[in-house]
Amino acid sequence: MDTREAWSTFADKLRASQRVLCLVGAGLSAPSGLDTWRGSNGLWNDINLRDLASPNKFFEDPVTVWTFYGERLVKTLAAQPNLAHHALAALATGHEGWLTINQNVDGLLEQTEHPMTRLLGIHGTLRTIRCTSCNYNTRIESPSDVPFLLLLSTQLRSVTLSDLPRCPVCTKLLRPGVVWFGEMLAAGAPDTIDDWISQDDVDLVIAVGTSLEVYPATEWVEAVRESGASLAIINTEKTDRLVDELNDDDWFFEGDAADILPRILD
Ligand code: BV8
Ligand code: ZN
Repeated sequence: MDTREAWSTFADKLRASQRVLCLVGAGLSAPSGLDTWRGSNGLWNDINLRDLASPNKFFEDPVTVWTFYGERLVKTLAAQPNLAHHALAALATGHEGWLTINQNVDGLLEQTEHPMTRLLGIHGTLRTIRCTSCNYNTRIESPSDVPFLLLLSTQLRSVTLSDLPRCPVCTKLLRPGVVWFGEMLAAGAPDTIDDWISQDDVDLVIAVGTSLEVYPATEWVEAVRESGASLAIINTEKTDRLVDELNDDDWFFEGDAADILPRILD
């Protein structure tokens, strides 16, 4: 299928679809300057990201894990939604039967006009930190909200255990408000998604900026595919893993989501 024909058949499918499921990942925020998981070869200071994003690593070495998350949070707080975020919000706004599953924890899509009732964050958020022991949690708007973040952003000296944020209620360590590997997804999200999917057939599933390697997010894509949904992938990298997901009449739009999503909107 040549590109012009792909665009036209996809536009027809999108127009004809009653229900659209959209799974987005780290690639959606790459144009905002935020790192993806694969982009850095899955490493940070030679540590495997998936090891860092785990409760075990946090309790074994909280300084390293907090330094990783603190650096990401400082970058995220300075980042802005990009054209892909805004185009996705407009697509969702114009489509009653649209649900976006957001794997990202940067809060950027939530800053757009995307209808909140059709947007589900399943992996938590960097912008909240919470107690490892009691129910205390707090929203972070700026690095100055947390002395540890300020220290990290000034890089005056390396951080030590005594610099890590602690709960003002029970003095235990605070942690990033994200869902780590081995942890349950954000409360309520799985049931909400399962209910939405079971209401009626999904006509089209769109995977934007995700390597489709993390579960159970990817399981929802697989489930709607089994019940007949067409698939469109928007990704800068046409990996075998992603191509294997496609049937002959599906779509792979190779390129930057910040270029492709606005064009779909046109
Ligand atoms: C759980 C928060 C169970 C932290 C994240 C089967 C079923 C259930 C679980 C599992 C299962 N098999 C394995 C598991 C375990 C595990 C898992 O999925 N492991 C993987 C490694 C195989 N899953 C879990 O542990 C989940 N929990 O299932 O709990 C349970 C049950 C009972 C009791 C207890 C537990 C929890 C998973 C959540 C992990 N947390 N994030 C943080 O952010 O630090 S996931 C993390 O990975 C991020 O959210 C990120 O989004 C995601 C990485 O995936 P992508 O978003 O796809 O990012 P990636 O970099 O890989 O890809 C980016 C893509 O964009 C690339 O393809 C690139 O080419 C493209 N791109 C780049 N730039 C652009 C672009 N595309 C377009 N435009 C661009 N400009
Ligand atoms: Zn506490």
